Amino acid sequence: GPRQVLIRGVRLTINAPSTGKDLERDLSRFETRSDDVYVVSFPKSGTTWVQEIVWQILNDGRISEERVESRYPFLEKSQLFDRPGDESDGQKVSVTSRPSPRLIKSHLPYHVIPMSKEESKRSKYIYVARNPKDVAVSFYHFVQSFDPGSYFNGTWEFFVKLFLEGKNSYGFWCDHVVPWWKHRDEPHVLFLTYEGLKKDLSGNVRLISEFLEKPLSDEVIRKITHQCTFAEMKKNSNSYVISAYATKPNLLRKGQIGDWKSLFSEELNKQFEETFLTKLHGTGLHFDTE
Ligand code: PPS
Repeated sequence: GPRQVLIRGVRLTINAPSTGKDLERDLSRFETRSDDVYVVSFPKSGTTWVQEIVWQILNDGRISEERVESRYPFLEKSQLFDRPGDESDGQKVSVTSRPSPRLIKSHLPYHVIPMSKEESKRSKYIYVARNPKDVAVSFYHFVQSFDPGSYFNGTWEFFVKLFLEGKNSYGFWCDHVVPWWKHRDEPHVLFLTYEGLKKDLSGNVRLISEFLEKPLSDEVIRKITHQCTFAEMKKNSNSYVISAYATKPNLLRKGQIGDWKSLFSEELNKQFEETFLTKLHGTGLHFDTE
């Protein structure tokens, strides 16, 4: 089951195949490639959405029949290296054995994610952030979608108390988002927001295609923009599931800005403003929470 691990000073709760020490060691010997594309986020911030956009950009607007989770290994929950014996039955499953270009999903913080110091080996990292109020609501519904008792079956009040204390899988929300934001101008990092994607999807599709050095015609940009709206992705909802936890699709729910209002009291709103949003003052990062 999930366990707490301390990696490079960052405390995470990870349901990984290896223990904390192994994971730290594996991550440090994991070799990134210059053509890897990482889609990174604090959970429930629009990861799947960006994963789909990136996939379609790299595939000229084609929609895949494969689930998003098989197109994108989930870095910290995957086997990173082949084990002895894996080869004998032709079953190479590790991230290392994947052919290039690899697409990888991760929720790891900036200081934990594998990133080559050598310019020539440095991969591309697309980070997506979402306002913490909607993240909390989305996260709560997500954990409710698992088998009762397998992950979390407490109340919203209890869930959100832990969230405010940073006691959830990937720690305190600000500690995740702000370091990535500070590195946003590095050439191998693209920082996006969920709210920005909602506001101008086609502009963001173009931005991502330029970042990936995969120029597309206006027509293909239009096509991808249409295919990556919430309603269109929902038509394919069987592709969007994390099967290790849930048996039914659970990565597309409402797809809106401002759903926090459905669960927040005035008091809780104040707590979120104080705990998270005022901490962004001076960073230049701003969320339109509606
Ligand atoms: S995970 O488990 O961390 O990978 O989840 P993640 O994909 O980051 O977040 C899931 C939320 O993103 C919403 N989503 C979308 N919103 C708008 N448009 C599109 N196309 C889209 N695709 C996914 C999804 O509905 C979850 O948010 P909520 O608020 O729960 O609906």
